[in-house]
Amino acid sequence: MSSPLDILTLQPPEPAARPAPPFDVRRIRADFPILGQQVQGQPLVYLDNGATAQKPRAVIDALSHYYTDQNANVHRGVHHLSQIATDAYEAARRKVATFINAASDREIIFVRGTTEGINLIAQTFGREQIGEGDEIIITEMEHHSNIVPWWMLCREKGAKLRVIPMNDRGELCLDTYQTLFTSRTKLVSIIHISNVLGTVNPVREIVQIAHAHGVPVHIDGAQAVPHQRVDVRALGCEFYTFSGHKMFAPTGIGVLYGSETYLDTMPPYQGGGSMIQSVDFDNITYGNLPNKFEAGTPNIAGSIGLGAAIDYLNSIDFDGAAKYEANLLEYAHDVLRGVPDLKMLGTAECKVGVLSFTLSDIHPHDVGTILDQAGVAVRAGHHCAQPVMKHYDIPAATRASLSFYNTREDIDALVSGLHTVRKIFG
Ligand code: 7TS
Repeated sequence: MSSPLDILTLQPPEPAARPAPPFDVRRIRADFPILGQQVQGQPLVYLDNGATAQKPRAVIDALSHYYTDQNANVHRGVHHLSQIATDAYEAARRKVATFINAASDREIIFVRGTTEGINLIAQTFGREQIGEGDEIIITEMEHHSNIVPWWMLCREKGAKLRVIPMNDRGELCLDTYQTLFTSRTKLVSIIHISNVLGTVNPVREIVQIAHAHGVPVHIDGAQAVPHQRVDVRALGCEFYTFSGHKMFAPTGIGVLYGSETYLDTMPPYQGGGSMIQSVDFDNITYGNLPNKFEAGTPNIAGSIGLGAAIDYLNSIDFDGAAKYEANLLEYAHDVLRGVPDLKMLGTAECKVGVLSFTLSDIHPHDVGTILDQAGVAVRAGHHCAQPVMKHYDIPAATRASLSFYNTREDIDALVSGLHTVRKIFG
């Protein structure tokens, strides 16, 4: 039965989805104002998408619209603006749920990003379920954010990390993975797509193997959601985390997906306003999902921006974009092969647009600085994946990471910049 308040908060029906026009990179680039910029007097060639992606006009406009016309706190006001802000915030949650095919929007917890999502799991599920002598399986190719929270938990509890090794192409050794399970295995936490190697891990198979041992799985999807469609129910994982800023949304917003069965039984992460049902000095009861995990005023604008990024991805030919990117990656591999003394890290059979490499013994920071003079933005360093650097016995690498708005001209500018680097270092 609907109450008068329900009627006040009713949403207009979503417009029927129109088929997206076929992918056209020139048209797509026009959606991203920053790409028209000059850097060091040269057109910007942005190849640092693994660190953060650029934002389409639609996302920038959604933020501006929120602050210009809708700003209020959520879940606490009966006044007009508060209702509008709450509706927009919850609409964003529903968009996320649909985007990753969650069973319910109660399974979508807004967090700051992948890092906070993983820390939330470690500090709630982990602290409650993992004890002395227990084991957590991760991989050799994890980003530090899927190592350090587990390492800290292990230190506190006397538990152990077990690590799935990878081969030199950057592919996980699944045979070894199968042998790592013991009666003490409590969680498998794996990276979906490597931020250094671009490897797309066979996460569905990894989940199935874990489930055969009765072990739940968390997948770090930070590098996956910008490149391919993710369906958490098809994957079957219990937890999935990702960051908005890598998928064309603002910084400071991300998602923890958790299956309702798990989230329901987990204790809260932080205490404060909005996450309770009742507070008395003798007794506190917690709110329902998802509020239980969202203490305090959330990142309202960020969530709305994330919703706008999802709308944007739904409005373009995302599958066409993925195909275009795959083609661009192939081109990049081909032309980079022609740069003398360039050694590519990560040549997995199944990979997306990440190109990490060393160039002779020239320090990646020098490579990055010289490329910047040509307007080419890449990342240089250990990429928050020191175990990967250790695998290849290098301190650092240069990384070009692609998005669907990059072009062959961008890759050509990278290659030409690398020839300049070689000339300078003779
Ligand atoms: N997991 C993966 C696979 C990542 O690539 C990153 C960030 C994170 C987790 C953490 O995401 P955050 O949004 O919480 O910071 N990766 C990178 C990168 O490759 N370059 O800069 C950040």
